[in-house]
Amino acid sequence: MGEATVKRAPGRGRFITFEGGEGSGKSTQIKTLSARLNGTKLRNIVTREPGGSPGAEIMRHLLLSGMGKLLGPDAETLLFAAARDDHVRTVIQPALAQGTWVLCDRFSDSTRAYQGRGGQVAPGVLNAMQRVTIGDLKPDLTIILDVPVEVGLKRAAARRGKGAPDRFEAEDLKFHEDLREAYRQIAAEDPQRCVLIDASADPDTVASLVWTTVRDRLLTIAVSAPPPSAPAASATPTSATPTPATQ
Ligand code: Z5A
Repeated sequence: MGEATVKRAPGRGRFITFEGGEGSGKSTQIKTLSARLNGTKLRNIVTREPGGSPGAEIMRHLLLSGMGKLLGPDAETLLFAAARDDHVRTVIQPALAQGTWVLCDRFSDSTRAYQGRGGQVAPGVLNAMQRVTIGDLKPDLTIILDVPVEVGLKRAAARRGKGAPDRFEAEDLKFHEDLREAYRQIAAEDPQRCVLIDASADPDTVASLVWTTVRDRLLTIAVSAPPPSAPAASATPTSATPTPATQ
């Protein structure tokens, strides 16, 4: 694979978020994308929410234990916001400022989908919290992995084995159907930033779709120049935009 250059404002890193319901394959795809970016020599980190920083990981523990549910929707949303605030300030912003790409497993769209679903938490409250926690930080690209609810839950259950479902996995089918719809709506409302990808195929097929999306939206891949002694007839272009697929 050739070396990659970044479309627009090359100094700053790019911020890519992965979203989707249970078992949609976010963690699987984020690892594959990170490895592919490493192959193009683009420095990147993989992080997640809730969590991603020492303070936010403590809050993650509380949130997934079901503590938030006891407190009620607004307070649970505040806990997610507090975790995000720490994560953004101590991990995401510094990495982007250094030119590192940040690949984040869930971000603010998770709050919109999970806590905002069906008007549980009012949009005004969500907007106010978002202003405080992330300000004008917006992902350059959000990949929403879309799978039928039954498929996602089956994958999540297979991975869990005999362990107990967490606070969100334990919700009923309607919860997960509403969630899927909420994500589809987010994708439809912000097509500049969001791409909805059918994630029901095998992991390699989904990874190809993810890579094509990232490449087309954010990268210009420079194909290596031929060695000086190479005959002119076989010369390779030094850059190609758009590029042929490099899977
Ligand atoms: N939450 C919230 O409510 N509000 C917020 O603001 C935020 C989060 C930030 C965090 O859970 C929970 O917090 C989350 C929402 C809520 N709800 N839950 N539960 P988490 O971090 O513990 O888990 P998750 O983010 O929900 O991940 P996940 O759905 O459990 O998994 P995934 O990352 O999407 O999938 P995976 O781990 O890559 O794959 C799952 C299994 O399927 C695994 O065995 C894979 O090998 C397999 N897999 C993956 N891809 C495929 C394909 N394509 N085919 C077949 N099998 C596959």
